[in-house]
Amino acid sequence: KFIKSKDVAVIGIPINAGQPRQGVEKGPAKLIEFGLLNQLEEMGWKTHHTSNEELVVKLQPKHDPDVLNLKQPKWVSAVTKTISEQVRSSAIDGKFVLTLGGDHSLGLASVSGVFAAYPDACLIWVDAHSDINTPASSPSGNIHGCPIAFLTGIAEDHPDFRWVKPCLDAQRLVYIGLRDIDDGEKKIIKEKNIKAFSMHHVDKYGIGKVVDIALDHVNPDRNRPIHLSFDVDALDPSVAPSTGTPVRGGLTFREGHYICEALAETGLLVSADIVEVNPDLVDEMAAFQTIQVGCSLARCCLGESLL
Ligand code: EXY
Ligand code: MN
Ligand code: MN
Ligand code: MN
Repeated sequence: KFIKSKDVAVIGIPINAGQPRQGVEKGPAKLIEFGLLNQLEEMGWKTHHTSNEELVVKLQPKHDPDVLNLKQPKWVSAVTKTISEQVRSSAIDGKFVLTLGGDHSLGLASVSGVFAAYPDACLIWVDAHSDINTPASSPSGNIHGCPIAFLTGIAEDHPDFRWVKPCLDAQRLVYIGLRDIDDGEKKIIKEKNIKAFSMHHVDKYGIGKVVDIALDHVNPDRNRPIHLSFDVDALDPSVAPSTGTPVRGGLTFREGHYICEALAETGLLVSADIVEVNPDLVDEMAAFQTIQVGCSLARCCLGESLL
């Protein structure tokens, strides 16, 4: 009921500055090259694609030293701030917003944009990692491990990220797929009482129950818009090998797809991210497999499996 027409804004965010490995900036173009737009058109969606290739290059500052432990803060900030406006206006237009990454620092753009359009939204973060380090707690300084800390207002003041509004209430967030959390992150998740389903919970309850309980928590009356941020490293590395921070023991192919299908089925899903696809990693077969999975997750978000 939030998405009024079958229009989808497909927004590439070809950024790698939130982490150290080259290649993840090529993810969006590879997903498109594989045929994602045609696939969505065949499902009856009108696609509105923005690659942002030139924009991301143009926004790279000449000098981008670490600030308060964070690496390349000016580039990440400029890209995510600018693209959050694209996300916001597409969402206000009533379009479904599909962002393609790119490293997970782009969550700053997608979540800021979606929550500006839908302040009552909730967020489902599917990831091996919780991406909730603050500048001070981050062991790496890589900003893809930090977006949730800024979006919830937990992060310390940082000069480059003052534009990020603390739009996300910790109780409107739920994690699925966690299995590699830093000690500082564990402390934050406990303190803020954030609902988190690790792989242990997926094993224990099964994915069907996990999604039900997750929705009961963030969306008890099933009346809030939903944003899904899907990091492909939530999937087992045997399913999505070409990603920068793989962790074994992840979601199966079906568990990953089930999440997207179940959220599409609610009729409340307004936007989704497919992130951390790095076609330069492992080998060509692995990259092909990962891109293919990225496309099929995206299709499921847009209702492919619904009868
Ligand atoms: N927690 C670690 C860090 O902050 O450096 C690893 C973060 C990896 C983030 C990935 C993409 O989800
Ligand atoms: Mn992530
Ligand atoms: Mn991750
Ligand atoms: Mn770790």
